[in-house]
Amino acid sequence: MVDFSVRISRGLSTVVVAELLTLALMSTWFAGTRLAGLPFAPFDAFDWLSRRLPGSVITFSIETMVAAIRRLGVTDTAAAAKLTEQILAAIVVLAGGAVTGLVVSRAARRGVRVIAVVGTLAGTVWGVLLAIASARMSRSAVVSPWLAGAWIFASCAVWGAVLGWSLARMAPDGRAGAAVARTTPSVDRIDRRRFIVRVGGASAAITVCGAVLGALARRRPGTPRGERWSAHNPLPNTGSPLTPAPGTRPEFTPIEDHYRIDINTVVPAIDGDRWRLSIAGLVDRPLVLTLDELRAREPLHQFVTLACISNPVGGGLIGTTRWTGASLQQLLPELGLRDTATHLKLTAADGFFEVVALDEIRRDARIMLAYAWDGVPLAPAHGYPLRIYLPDRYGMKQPKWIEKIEAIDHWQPGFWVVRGWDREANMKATSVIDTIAVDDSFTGPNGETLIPVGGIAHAGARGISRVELRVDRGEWMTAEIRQPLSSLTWVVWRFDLPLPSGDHTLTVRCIDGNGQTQIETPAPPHPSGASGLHRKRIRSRSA
Ligand SMILES: Nc1nc2c(c(=O)[nH]1)N[C@H]1C(S)=C(S)[C@@H](COP(=O)(O)O)O[C@H]1N2
Ligand SMILES: [Mo]
Repeated sequence: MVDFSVRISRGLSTVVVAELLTLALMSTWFAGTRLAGLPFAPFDAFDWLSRRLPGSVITFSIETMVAAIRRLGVTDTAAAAKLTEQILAAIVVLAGGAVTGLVVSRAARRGVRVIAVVGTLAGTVWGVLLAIASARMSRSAVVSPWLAGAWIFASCAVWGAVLGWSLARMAPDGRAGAAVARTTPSVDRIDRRRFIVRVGGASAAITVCGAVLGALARRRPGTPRGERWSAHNPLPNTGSPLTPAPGTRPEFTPIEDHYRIDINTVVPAIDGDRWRLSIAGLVDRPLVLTLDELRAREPLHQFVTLACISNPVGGGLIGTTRWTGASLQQLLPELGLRDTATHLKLTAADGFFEVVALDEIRRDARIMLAYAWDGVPLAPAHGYPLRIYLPDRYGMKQPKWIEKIEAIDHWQPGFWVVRGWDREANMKATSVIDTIAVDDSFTGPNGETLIPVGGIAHAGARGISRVELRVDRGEWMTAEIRQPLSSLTWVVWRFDLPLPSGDHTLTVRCIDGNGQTQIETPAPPHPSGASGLHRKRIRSRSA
């Protein structure tokens, strides 16, 4: 009985000490990242791990996460998803610390000195693994890979040594100690408690210092500087007579509000001055281009709506801005492409990749290598210095942070295609009710009360020819459409609705530029993008 309780409390105290020390380690890493650009190992390890998990596991995790975030009512899905990943990464590291502590404490049977040695050993093993993972990802650090590796290795080794020493200190000393512990467990427990408090105090002090230092240093890959195009220029459709219903999302998404989705817990830090785009493979004239050389080419400006294939119906993973880049079609003749070349493979700094058919590029002059959004260089999170734009495709086909383009002689599945997502990833038509502006209702020409209802509709590069709204199971009624920013963007629609009192459900649907009605059958995002109709309930006040 007594022995049992001692063992439980020893297991618990082992975990407590291991977690306190692991928190101190993570806090030290955090400060190192913010102060000196050293790598933050938990995020690198998490990203390394997630690249290696099977596509089905990843897809399931992402969908569960997005669904949970939406159920919690969080509006910025993309930001919440990133935060969730970061918290998960920290939890994984804390779990690793606890397990290591328990494993190390088992060495207690073989004596105190052994614990200290095993602890140090465990720390160095973790150090090697994390240093390798971090080097493979090599993106959270801005220092040299050798310094980054040495930092992770050394910090893990110190952590392991302190853990081993602490657990040794807490263990009853050898056989004699075990005998004492068995006869007088309370003495053992009191001593251990005092020691835990001391270790805990020291770890907590380190944790707090690291967190405070890191927070003060706050090195953020912020939004790009420079004058926004939209600050000085009217949007191309300012003349459109339709005013959006109050509460409709902005037609032109401010770049800091644009959703962000990618496979990185930490934004790849790329030095634009040293960055080069290499174009090689089946070409007679391989090219190496600087950012300035790309900017010097004839620029293409296009208003674009980008959406993620993981965007649920009515979700926030969609945005519209003005993209600037160089036409890829115009670049082709300079390469001396061999006859055997059929595709271009684009590889990004984070290991992400996709393949584009040369036929598609030859057909579509709108495909571009983009370096600016809203007149300023791409934000680091959105692909600085270079990303591709492919009309009509979901974001998963469009690498950010491009470093290398290779001409190849066959099609290859890209990063998400390998992991079970659609090969083509053509954007599906979608329409959304953003607002039922009950508070802005007004009196119509016949004295009836009208409620402005509005939102967006988008069908890739096919455009939108009509948007329709219905009340409950009633007739479809045609909404008014605002002239879009371009043929590649969403349209804003509006319907001023005379509504009888009581509870009702509004449903919207759209018809694309080819006359195709959007798919009404509900489907989840995986594997080809969500479909189904967006609805909103309204409880109107009786007159
Ligand atoms: N290098 C790289 N490019 C990438 C991704 C990525 O993980 N790595 N994610 C893609 C996906 S799934 C989407 S939806 C878009 C999102 O672009 P945004 O974050 O600028 O909105 O980037 C695409 N390009
Ligand atoms: Mo995506």
